[in-house]
Amino acid sequence: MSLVNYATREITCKIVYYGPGRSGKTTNLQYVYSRVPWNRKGEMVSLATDSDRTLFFDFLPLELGRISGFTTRFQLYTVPGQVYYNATRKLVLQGADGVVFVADSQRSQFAEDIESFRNLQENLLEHGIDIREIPVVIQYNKRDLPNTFSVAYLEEELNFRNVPSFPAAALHGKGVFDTLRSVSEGVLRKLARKLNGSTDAITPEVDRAGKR
Ligand SMILES: Nc1nc2c(ncn2[C@@H]2O[C@H](COP(=O)(O)OP(=O)(O)OP(=O)(O)O)[C@@H](O)[C@H]2O)c(=O)[nH]1
Ligand SMILES: [Mg+2]
Repeated sequence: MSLVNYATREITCKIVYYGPGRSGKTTNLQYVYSRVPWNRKGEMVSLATDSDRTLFFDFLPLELGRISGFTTRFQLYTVPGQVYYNATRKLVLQGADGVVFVADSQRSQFAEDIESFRNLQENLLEHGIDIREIPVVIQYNKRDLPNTFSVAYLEEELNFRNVPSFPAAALHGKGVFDTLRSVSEGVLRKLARKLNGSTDAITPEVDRAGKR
């Protein structure tokens, strides 16, 4: 749930990167961390196993610039994708303002994508949130690998709500900031509607941060 502090003029939002095991969630955060200047980010915290699988979550605090006189802080989290960590996934999802669903484009991982998307809907519902009420962006990751399904096919199978979606190769930084920009815009737009009834699009400064 977004926190708006009028005294310090700060807005804090939580974005959760969700998706099946090894789809590239942690890789997204690592790339963001590597590209954002030091004065706009905090330490990235990763709680992982020896083999680099996320055990609890990754956490990356970012400052994405000022809008309407407010400093916007985004807290990026990843969940552990492995099926048996569902309790942790549900916990990390709590209070999310926006979700990035990182799908693995490889044909061999398609069933896991579908299962994980279903699991996302289920866990949101357990927190009393209908997936249609929260900004969601889909990232089709690993486009650099052979044996992937086409984006058009994945769109048809996964994106029945027609939410913003992006092809990506997070390992090479492709699509990472497009995805982050889109979800943060969605979150801020929703927040603006809640705060003052405005539907004006708000554009955070992800672009600038990503290019420095
Ligand atoms: N070729 C390729 N490899 C990728 C890409 N994105 C991630 N990977 C690799 O895929 C593996 C898993 O990536 P992670 O980011 O750890 O995946 P995760 O979604 O955080 O996995 P869990 O923590 O187990 O849920 C790593 O070896 C990454 O380097 C990509 O776009 N292309
Ligand atoms: Mg991970």
